[in-house]
Amino acid sequence: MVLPTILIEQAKSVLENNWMGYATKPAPILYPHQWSWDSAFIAIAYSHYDPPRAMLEMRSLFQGQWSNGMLPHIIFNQQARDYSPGPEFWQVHRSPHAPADVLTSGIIQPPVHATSILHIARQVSDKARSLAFLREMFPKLKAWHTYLYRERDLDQNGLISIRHPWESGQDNSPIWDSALSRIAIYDGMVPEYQRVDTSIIDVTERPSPAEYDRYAHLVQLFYENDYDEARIFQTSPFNIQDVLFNCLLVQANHDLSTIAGLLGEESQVFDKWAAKTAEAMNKYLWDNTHGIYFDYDLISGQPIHAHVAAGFSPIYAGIPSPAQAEAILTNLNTYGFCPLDETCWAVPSYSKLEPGYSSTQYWRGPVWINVNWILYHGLMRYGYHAYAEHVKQAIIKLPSDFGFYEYFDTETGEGHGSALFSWTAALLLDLLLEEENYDQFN
Ligand code: 9WN
Repeated sequence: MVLPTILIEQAKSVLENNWMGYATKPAPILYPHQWSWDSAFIAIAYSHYDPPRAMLEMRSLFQGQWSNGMLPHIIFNQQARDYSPGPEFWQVHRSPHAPADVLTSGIIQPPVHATSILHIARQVSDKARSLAFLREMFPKLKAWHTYLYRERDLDQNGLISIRHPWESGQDNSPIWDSALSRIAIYDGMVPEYQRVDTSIIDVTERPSPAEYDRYAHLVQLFYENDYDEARIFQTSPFNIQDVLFNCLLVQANHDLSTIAGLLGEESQVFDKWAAKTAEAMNKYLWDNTHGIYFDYDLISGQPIHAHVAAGFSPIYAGIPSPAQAEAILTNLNTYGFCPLDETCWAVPSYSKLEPGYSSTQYWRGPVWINVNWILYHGLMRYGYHAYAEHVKQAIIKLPSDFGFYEYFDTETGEGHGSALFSWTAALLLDLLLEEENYDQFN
């Protein structure tokens, strides 16, 4: 195990290596642009040791915000041409809302931004500068959350739905299998695209060609409908209320409410959104038999019984009752996730007991640091300190022993996917530096 002081320096140099001068790419070769939830996690790390850079990271991201409030999942770096699908694939100029001078994708990612921005503001020692930053970002965050509740809360019950697997941040999770398999692909249904990822990473670990065809098909459906949300939802075969997305939104609403309070702005609307989404999650997504939250497929009208680690994430936002949290803990400990013993490298993304589990295939089993960071905070929140410490030590040990990889083999701990992955370094830094937190608002 590497000494914490050395590990901190190594993690900082990963971020430095991926810094593009205005924002941080997720990985050196595989992901050469700015990604939305990656940047939010990365800025949390910068907040501890370089708040100006943290602020710039988030400002750069919001440069790509659409006029309807949508915050796109990729802001393309015009200098980097090697990622596919690139900007031309998305055809976002068909939307009246896309910015004219910034190249973006046309989908979203989980809303961790208010959380990240509040973190940053708490680390800026000059209170006036901190408040000025919040004042600048508040209308953008408000527009982003307003977009989600206006355009994506189709049942008007507080549950936001996603219209593409990439919007979840968990691209090829088994959660999407049933919905994607309903999409029959015929000639002309898939626009031309090229893949770069499979020439960089072992092809068996990346999403399959069948999955990619469906990802591309959905994007074609979006631009053919000019990114008009109402038209898309009338025709789209993919429309899912996702646990992780909604849980992160609940916490982001709490944080946006705190930001509004600090600025003397009306905060009630954000509290109401947080409560509404949390209640709906408990009512519609909680599965009492299995002690886990399941996604809900709005097209089939059925819950999706995929036992993924993200199904426990609502503890992060304080959504479950103590009894529900107890059931979650039991399930984490017993159902192929992370028993409190030396066999657990950290919580796998998908239960080892489920069909199709793989210890190395992307979101179908490997350990991801961001999911473990979310669960660590949830376990702390409910007072499960020993368990939280177990997960925290795993988050530190994996990069320390195997490097700052994108994801880790659940069985051996070995790193997979891209090396020098930014959020692995960032969230490790957050855990190692959090004791030194400066907070001038408390
Ligand atoms: C598609 C950048 C992103 C992450 C996602 C992760 C992966 C992209 C891809 O990489 O998705 O957006 O090309 O596979 O699944 O969570 O934000 O790190």
